[in-house]
Amino acid sequence: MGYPQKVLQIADDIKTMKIRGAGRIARSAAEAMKHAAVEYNGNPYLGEFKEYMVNVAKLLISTRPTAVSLPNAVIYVLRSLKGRGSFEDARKAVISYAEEFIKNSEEAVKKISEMGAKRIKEGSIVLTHCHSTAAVEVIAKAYREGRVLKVYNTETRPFLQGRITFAHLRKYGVPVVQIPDSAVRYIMDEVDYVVVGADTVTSNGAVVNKIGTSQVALAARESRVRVYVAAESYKFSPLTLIGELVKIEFRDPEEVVPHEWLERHPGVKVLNPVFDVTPPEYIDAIITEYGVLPPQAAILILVDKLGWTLDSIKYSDNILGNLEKIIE
Ligand code: RUB
Repeated sequence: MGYPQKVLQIADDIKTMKIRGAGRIARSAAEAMKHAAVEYNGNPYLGEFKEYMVNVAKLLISTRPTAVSLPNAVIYVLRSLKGRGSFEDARKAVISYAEEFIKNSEEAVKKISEMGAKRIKEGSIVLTHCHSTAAVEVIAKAYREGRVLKVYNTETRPFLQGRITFAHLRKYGVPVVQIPDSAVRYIMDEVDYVVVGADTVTSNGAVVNKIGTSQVALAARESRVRVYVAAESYKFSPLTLIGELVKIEFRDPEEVVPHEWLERHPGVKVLNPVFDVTPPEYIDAIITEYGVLPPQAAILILVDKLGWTLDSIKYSDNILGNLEKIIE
C-alpha cells in the first residue's frame, strides 16, 4: 500500500531541507504520522495498521540522520500503538499522541524562552549561529525584557540559515548585525552571551548542532563568554546512554561550491559535514523546558524526565530495524 501524498511530501521536504531545524522537523514528522493514520485506507485490521505505521515511521526517520528529535518524535507517536485492542482504537491513539507531541513541543519552546531570557543580563550583546527556533525565542524574549542590545548573527555557510534567523529576529524588532562565520573570533570580545540551539544532546551533555557551533564555543571560551544551548527535552538522545555515537550528516558538495566549479576541477574532493559536536566543557548551560541545567546534568533529563533506563533501550542495536519491538 502506498503512503498519502502529504506524508511523502513532508518526508521529501525534510530530506531537501525545505523543512529544517530539529524542532520543526520533529513537529512535521508527528504531523505526518497523524496524516498517515487519518488517511489510512487499507484493511481495518489492527495488525495491518500497525505494520503500515511502522513503515511510515521508518520512511520519516530515514530522511535525515543527525537530529534525534526526528526519531524521538516518531517513536513517541508510534508508542501509542502499544496494547491497543482494535484498529479504531489504534488509529485514534496515533492521532491524539501526534497532537500531544506537537502541543508539548510548542509549549516547551515557550518555557525555554522564558527561562532562557532571565539568564541574560540587561544591555547584553548576543551572538547566535545557524537558525534555531528555540534560540531565537530566547533572544526575542530577552530583547522584549530590555536585556538584549543587539545580536551578531553568523551567515552559517554553506546553507545560509543565518538569513532565516535574520528575518525572524527582525520580525521581533531585534537589532541584528550579520557577520560571516569567519568573523566570529574577531567579534567575540564584544559579545556577552552565545545562544544556540541543538539537534541532539548526548547523555554526557555534548551538543550536536550546526557545523561551526564548536568553533563558536571555542572562541567564546577563549574570551570567557557564556555559551547557552536552548534545547527541548526531545533533543536528548537515549541511545547515547549506552554509548552510541551520533551520526553526522554529510550533504551534497554542491551546497559548498557550484556545479560548474566541480566540473572544471574533476576529481576534487569537497566535504560538506553539516553538524559538529561541542563538548560539555564548552557549554555553560542547557536551557530545557524542565529547567536550566549544567550540561553534566543531561543524563537527568533522559532518566528522571523521559524515564529511560538501560533495560528500556531495547531498540538499541538498530533503531530502524527494531521499531516493531516498540509496539509489541
Ligand atoms: C539546524 C540547526 C539548529 C537546530 C536547532 O540545522 O542546526 O541549530 O536544529 O533548531 P539544519 P531548533 O538547518 O541543517 O536543519 O531550535 O529550531 O530546533
